[in-house]
Parts: sequence; structure tokens; C-alpha cells
Amino acid sequence: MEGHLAKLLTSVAAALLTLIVPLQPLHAEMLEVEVSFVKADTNGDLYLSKSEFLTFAIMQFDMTDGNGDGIIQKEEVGELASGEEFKDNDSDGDGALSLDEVVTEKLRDFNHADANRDGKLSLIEVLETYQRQASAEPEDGQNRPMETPADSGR
Ligand SMILES: [Ca+2]
Ligand SMILES: [Ca+2]
Ligand SMILES: [Ca+2]
Repeated sequence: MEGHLAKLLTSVAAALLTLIVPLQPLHAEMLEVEVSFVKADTNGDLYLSKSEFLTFAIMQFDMTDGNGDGIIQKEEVGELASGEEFKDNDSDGDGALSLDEVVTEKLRDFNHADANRDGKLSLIEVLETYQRQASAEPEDGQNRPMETPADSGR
């Protein structure tokens, strides 16, 4: 009897593991987004107002601006500087980000993410935006169609 139960539990655990494990990388990133959301939501109403959103963006800017000159240089973001987002934000193309450029871009992000146009972002809106961005980025070997040689022999 006990042996049977143990066996059953082991197989349930194994089944759960196979369910959970493939989801982990995305889930961990989603958790990070949630943590940022909670940090940015300073009045705790579970919505990000435009000012909460921008305050958080400015705080991140200050943290990234290692030498404190009010400009984010390529060297301060490392390999992120070659990413699309950096080029996107760098509207005058000088290879560095001013606070103005970042705030302008963040405002655009905000309006983009505010799906129901109520002037604030819910966690759902933020997560959905994040998921859209994540799935829009091509990842090596993920979206390529599988090459299966035709084999009608057996
Ligand atoms: Ca809030
Ligand atoms: Ca700097
Ligand atoms: Ca909204």
C-alpha cells in the first residue's frame, strides 16, 4: 500500500516537474517585471501613474549613469549599447542617451502599454507589453521551422 502511494507521488512530482521546468526562464523574467512594478508603484494602488512610471525610469537612469554626468554613455551600459533598444532611444544618434531622450522614449512606452487608455498602467498591461516585446525579439533557433527530410519509406 505505502509503496504504491510513494510510487504515485513520485510520478506526480515528476509530471509536475516536466510541466514547470520549461516555463522557468520566462517565469523568472516575468517575476522581475512584477518586482519592478511593485517598486515603481510607490502609492501601492496597483497601478502605475505616468509620474510613478517616469520617476522609476529616472531612478534607473541615475543608477545606470555610473559617472553621474547626466548622460548614459555606451561604456556605462556594456553590451546593451549595441541592442535595438539603445539605438531606438538614442534619437539624435550620438551614441549616448540623455535624460531627455530616455524620458521621451519612456513616455512613448507608457502610452503604448496603456491598452485601455485610462492614463495608468495595470500589472496586466505591463506584463502583456513585456510578453509582446519578448516574443517580437528573434531568439536563436527558436522560431526557425524544423527541417524534416521527407521520409515516406516507413
Ligand atoms: Ca500607483
Ligand atoms: Ca554618464
Ligand atoms: Ca491602462
